[in-house]
Amino acid sequence: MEATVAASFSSFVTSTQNSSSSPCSLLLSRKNLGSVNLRFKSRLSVRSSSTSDSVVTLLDYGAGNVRSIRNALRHLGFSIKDVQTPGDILNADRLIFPGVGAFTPAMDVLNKTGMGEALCTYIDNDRPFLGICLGLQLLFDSSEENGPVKGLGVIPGTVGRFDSSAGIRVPHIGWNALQVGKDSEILDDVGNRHVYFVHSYRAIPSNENKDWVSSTCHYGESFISSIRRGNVHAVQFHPEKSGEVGLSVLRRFLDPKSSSKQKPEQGKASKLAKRVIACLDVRTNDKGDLVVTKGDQYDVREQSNENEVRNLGKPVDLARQYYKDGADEISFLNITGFRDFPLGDLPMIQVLRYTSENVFVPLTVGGGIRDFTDATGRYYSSLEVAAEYFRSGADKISIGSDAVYAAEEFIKSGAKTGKSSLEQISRVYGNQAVVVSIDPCRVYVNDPDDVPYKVIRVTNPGPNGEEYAWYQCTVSGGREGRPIGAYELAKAVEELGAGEILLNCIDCDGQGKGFDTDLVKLISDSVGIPVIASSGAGTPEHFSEVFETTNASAALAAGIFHRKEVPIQSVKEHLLEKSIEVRM
Ligand code: 1PR
Repeated sequence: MEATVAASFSSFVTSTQNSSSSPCSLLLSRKNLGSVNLRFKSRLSVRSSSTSDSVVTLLDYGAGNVRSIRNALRHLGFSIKDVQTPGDILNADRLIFPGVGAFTPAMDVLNKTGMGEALCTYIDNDRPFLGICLGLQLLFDSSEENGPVKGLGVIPGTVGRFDSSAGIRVPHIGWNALQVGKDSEILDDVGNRHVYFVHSYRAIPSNENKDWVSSTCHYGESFISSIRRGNVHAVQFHPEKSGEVGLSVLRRFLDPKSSSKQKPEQGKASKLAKRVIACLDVRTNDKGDLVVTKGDQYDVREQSNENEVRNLGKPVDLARQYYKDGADEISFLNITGFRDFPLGDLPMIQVLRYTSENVFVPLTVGGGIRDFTDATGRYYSSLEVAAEYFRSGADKISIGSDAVYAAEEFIKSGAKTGKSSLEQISRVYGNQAVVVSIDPCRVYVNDPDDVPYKVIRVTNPGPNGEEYAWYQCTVSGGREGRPIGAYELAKAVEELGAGEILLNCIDCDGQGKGFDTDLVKLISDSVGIPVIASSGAGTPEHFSEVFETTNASAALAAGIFHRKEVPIQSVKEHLLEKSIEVRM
């Protein structure tokens, strides 16, 4: 959300209006609704509904991943008409506004193109509208995101940032519960189930906006998770990423008479759930096929004579299976991306496209996100690589090696250059869309003063009885150790704009002996962004152990799921037995 989405808006910006002028005065003075409405209606008129029941109009201004909402709508049997002009908004039978990117550039586009005025007229006329995430926030008077910035002014209130001093991790990422207040209609099937949120800014319920609020959610404080007035709806969460529950929200909006398979009374959601993530390490095998593989301490080759790359299945098939099995998120790591050019690796892009067609939980993709010059001398920026991943269906991208170099540079110079892939991508797409994947290796020492890195006392002493260790970061898939520890890296990348940390551990990878809870505790206590514990899961008990002893927000596993040793549902049932809230 807190992005400065740039180039991608340009296709919409056809008006000659000055981009630096204040937002459309019509839109800003909506507290004086009477006169404003008159002026709107004199200039713009909404035609009555007549077209096909299966067409939905989508306002997509080209920032971030809207492939998911398109896929969800198609999955539900609807075809999509894209808004090209304000008239398309006024003529829509039902309009979805999946706001992505940041508040300021979104308002700039709405004002410059006349879309904002058309939206206000459409909403004033009580036409069927569904705003999603930023599409909810833009309806408010203003936002503090890179602001204050004026919004459409339809709903009283200011959108502000979550207060991390309240002890919560920002961004708010994950599956949370709704308190449904009044008849919201589209939330009728949600009941006590979790829905997926990813944002750093939120609107607060107040006396002034109470007639609009249809549900709230708790995260450090109570914030507005949905609004409804007549046919106008907006949700802060992402229905297109909230699995079957989210699809039922979309279905109820598109076809209010539809009945659902969901039984709302079954859910038990009460707060932000701990996430269980399935990870697919993907690479091309020696025959040239893209396969899901899995290493032992990052060695993905069989120990047989042929020394082949271990092949554990097809990426799209496995991802679909894990979605059905209840994975809260799916990560693809293109593990040879550090040496191959990811945009040359079109199969990986295809994998994302196919997967996002019917997997409706968040998808993360990593590997090879860096600046690159190909064999013909053409230069690609890391931003272009990330943009292609987002366009292909990724919700988050994950940066490994390049984030290590950026952190080293930042620590050395003490200054942000703004040029690293991490800084650029989080500036454009928001920090909630950028994960940093850390590949550390445990290094035992006898004395905490032996090295200039953060050293901790470890639970299990080293081979020579060493009681201390630091965690050395590596690059290029664990092949090269760097002069920086996991603690120093985590703090630096948080400063540089990472929204989440995927914390691997080479020593534990593929061993099935449990997560390195010393490491996970160290990092999750040191940063204010969510931390995903990774490497070493062998049993459901390993998941409860990491959640009970550390502040990890999510736990990720690969081998046990690929080898079908432990189903995702067993992990979740075990966590529930241990009173750890998960999405079921
Ligand atoms: O450096 O930006 O190109 O990113 C490369 C990415 O590929 C990094 O995220 C890095 O972690 C990953 N990677 C590179 N080489 C390997 C390898 O295994 N040889 N995989 C690799 C890392 C680690 C986990 C794994 C967990 C859980 N995989 O993601 O899935 O350890 O496994 P387990 O449950 O079986 O123990 P860049």
